[in-house]
Amino acid sequence: MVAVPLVSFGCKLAASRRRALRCAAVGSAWAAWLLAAGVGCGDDAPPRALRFRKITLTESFHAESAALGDLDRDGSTDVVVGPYWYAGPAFQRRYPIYPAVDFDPLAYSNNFMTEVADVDGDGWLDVLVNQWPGEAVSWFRNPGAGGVHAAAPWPRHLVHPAVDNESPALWPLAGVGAGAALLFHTGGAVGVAVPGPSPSTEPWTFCPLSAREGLGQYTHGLGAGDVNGDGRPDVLMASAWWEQPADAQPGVGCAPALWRKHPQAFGAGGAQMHAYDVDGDGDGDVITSLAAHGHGLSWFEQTQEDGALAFVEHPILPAQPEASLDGVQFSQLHALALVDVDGDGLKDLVTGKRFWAHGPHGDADPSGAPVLYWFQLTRSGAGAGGVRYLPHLIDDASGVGTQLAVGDVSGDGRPDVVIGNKRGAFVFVQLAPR
Ligand SMILES: [Ca+2]
Ligand SMILES: [Ca+2]
Ligand SMILES: [Ca+2]
Ligand SMILES: [Ca+2]
Repeated sequence: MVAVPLVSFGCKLAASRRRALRCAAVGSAWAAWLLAAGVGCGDDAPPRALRFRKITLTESFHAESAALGDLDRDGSTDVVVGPYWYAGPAFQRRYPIYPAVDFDPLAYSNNFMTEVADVDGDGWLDVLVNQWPGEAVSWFRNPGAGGVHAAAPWPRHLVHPAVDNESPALWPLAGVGAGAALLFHTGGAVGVAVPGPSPSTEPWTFCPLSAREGLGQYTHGLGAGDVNGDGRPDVLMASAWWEQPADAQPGVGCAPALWRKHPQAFGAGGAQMHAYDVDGDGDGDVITSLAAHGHGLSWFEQTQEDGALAFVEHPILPAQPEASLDGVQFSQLHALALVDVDGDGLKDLVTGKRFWAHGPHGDADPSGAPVLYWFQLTRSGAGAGGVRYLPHLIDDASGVGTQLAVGDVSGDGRPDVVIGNKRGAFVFVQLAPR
């Protein structure tokens, strides 16, 4: 992607020179090139010269989602996008999970979420798919040694017929072989669904944790994370967070009582929501895009107000289209991952622009470049004032779907990024720093 001497030059720039370059050249081709090289323009942290190799799995539109897992148990992580799983680490071969359709990018696919989990506990990872927000999630049973490499689709079973929200996701169960549980809302109530003893013949049991909140099928923003520091993941939405009580057993069975609701505005509704101690002061902060089809990405600092939890918003990408972060701005952050991309111990963000979410004329800046970025978390000094995110471009010809996957697919320990959307399906393999 980039010549070595130029990257080295960028890394050796004095801090003052970098600062001047960032201030003077923002928006220029030179600044864009530096960002493409992964050379940070920030002045508080050493630049991370991360590089990614792009692998195009397909240019067909199959899905808006992606997932990872070693489906054939050969020791290499595989990739799932839409109707196929692609065998790692080369991704030269693909095998069907369900019948493939090449969809028109002006329309929609039948896949808005993919998750991988061993639903039936047979040791082989199965695949969950949401066909449309508000419609069914099914799970496809991995046929195992005798069929995982076959040309036949996998047996399909129902999880739940009406999975509302545009970012349903696996509930974060602890431990290997912990099974599967799915976080979503249905009938207006938020909850977690768990498979029973016969998931091949019986739909999962939905355990509501909230009252009926009037939430519809196209609600944006949902996630799980420990907000109050008790070690138990709470539920995050754009309008509130729900506190997991001590006697709840999400992923096991239904709790005896609803969870405590804490009304709180975290934007207008984004994508996957996360709780993480961004500023390192020991409490859980909340990270979310502000509008799945608009602009804005923020982290919400947890504070105390009269002894109660409160939050102060800190923009990462501004909500105003004309504003920017170091010259970087893009719209429709419809997928957001929290992961330590550069291995420095701080969890970063991976997100991008959803390409043609509602076609080439809908929503904010639909014709903007479909960019994919990672935002490097840096801290200088204590507290929220020392937090700074540095944007690094990974690619400008893919973007995100309604979900993205980040994990090590090459086996070198470095997180890689997998995308499925209307541009196709792509793996971005993180390369060793030069
Ligand atoms: Ca494999
Ligand atoms: Ca299985
Ligand atoms: Ca914090
Ligand atoms: Ca990091």
